[in-house]
Amino acid sequence: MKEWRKSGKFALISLMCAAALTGGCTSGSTPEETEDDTTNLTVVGFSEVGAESDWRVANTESMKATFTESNGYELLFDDAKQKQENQIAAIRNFILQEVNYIVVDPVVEDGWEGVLQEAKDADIPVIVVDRMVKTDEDLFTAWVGSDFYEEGQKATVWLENYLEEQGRVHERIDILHVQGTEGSSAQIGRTKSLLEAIEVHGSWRLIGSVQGEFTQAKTYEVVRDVLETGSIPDVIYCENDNSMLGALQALDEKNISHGVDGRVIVISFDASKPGLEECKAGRINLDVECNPDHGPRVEAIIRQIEAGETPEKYCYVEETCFEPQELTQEFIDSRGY
Ligand code: GYE
Repeated sequence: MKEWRKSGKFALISLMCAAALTGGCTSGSTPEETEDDTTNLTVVGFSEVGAESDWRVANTESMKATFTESNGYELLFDDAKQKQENQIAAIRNFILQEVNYIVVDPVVEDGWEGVLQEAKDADIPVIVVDRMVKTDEDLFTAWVGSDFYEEGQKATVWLENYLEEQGRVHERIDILHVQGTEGSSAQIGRTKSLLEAIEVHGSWRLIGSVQGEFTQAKTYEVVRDVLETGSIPDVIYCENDNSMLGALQALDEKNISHGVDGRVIVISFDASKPGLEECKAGRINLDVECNPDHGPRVEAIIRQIEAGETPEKYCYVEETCFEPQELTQEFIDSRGY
C-alpha cells in the first residue's frame, strides 16, 4: 500500500498549496460567462460518496455552493449512495457527456484503474477529493484532502497524554474501536494510527473492532451489541462524529457515563457542528478536526489547470483538534459546517 504520510516535502507542498488555494479562492476573478451564456460554462462532473454523515452533507454543500452557474460552472452532481459501482457508472456517464473536469470523492481506495484510464483516454482531467485512490499517479491530475493518518495520531497522542495526567499510565485500558467504511482512506488512516499506538502501549488493549459504516444508526446497533455482553470499554474510538453519536446513544441507553466526568473516554473525528456540541457539553473528550470545505479548493485546482499551470499532485488541508474546555458556542456557531 502506498504511504500517504506527510513528509517534510509534503508539509512544504501543503503550505504552498494553502497559499495557492487561498489565492484561488479569494482572487474573485469574474468569469466571462453570464447566466444566459451557458455554452461557455465549465462543466464539472462530481461523483460524491453519499450522504452518510454531517461531514458528507457539508462537503456536498461546499461543492454545490462553489460550482454554480454564476461562478461559471455547470455541475453534474451524482450521489453514489456509498457504492463504488455507482461511482464508476457516474464517471462513465461524465465521459460520455464530455465534461471538462471529473471530480471524484472515492468511496474506497481500490479498483479505480479501469475507469480512470477511460477518463485519461478521453483527455478529461480527474481531480480526486477527500479520500484517495490507489492507482498509478498519472491516472489523476491532483488530489486534495486530509491526512487521515495524522488525524489518528493526534487522537492517540492526546489519549496518551490524558491518561498520563490522570495517573493511569500503568492501568489496563480497554479500547473499543468503531471503524468507518472499510477500505476508505479515512478508515485506513485513522485505523492505522490506532493500531500502531496499541502496539506501542503495552497496557492498551483492543477489546473489539466493530463496523459502524460512518453512520449513527449502524454504530448504535454494533455498540449496543457490545454493551449487551456486559463489557464496558474504557475508551471508545469512533472514526467519525455520526458514529460517535450512535455510540453515545447506546451508552446513554445503558446509563453508562461518558466524557469528561464519565467512565468511558470518547474520541471522535470530523468536528462537525453536532460533534462539537457534544464535545462542548463534555459528553465526549476529543474531536479531531476534518475539514469538509473542499469546493473552493477543487475550484482553485481547476483554475490552475485552466491557466496552464500544473497543480501540486497532493494538497493536504491543515487541521486541529478540540477538547471541551476550549469550545464556546460562539465559536461553534461561527463555523460553516
Ligand atoms: O470523516 C466521515 C464521512 O471521508 C473524511 O467520510 C471523510 C469521512 C468523514 O462519512 O464523516
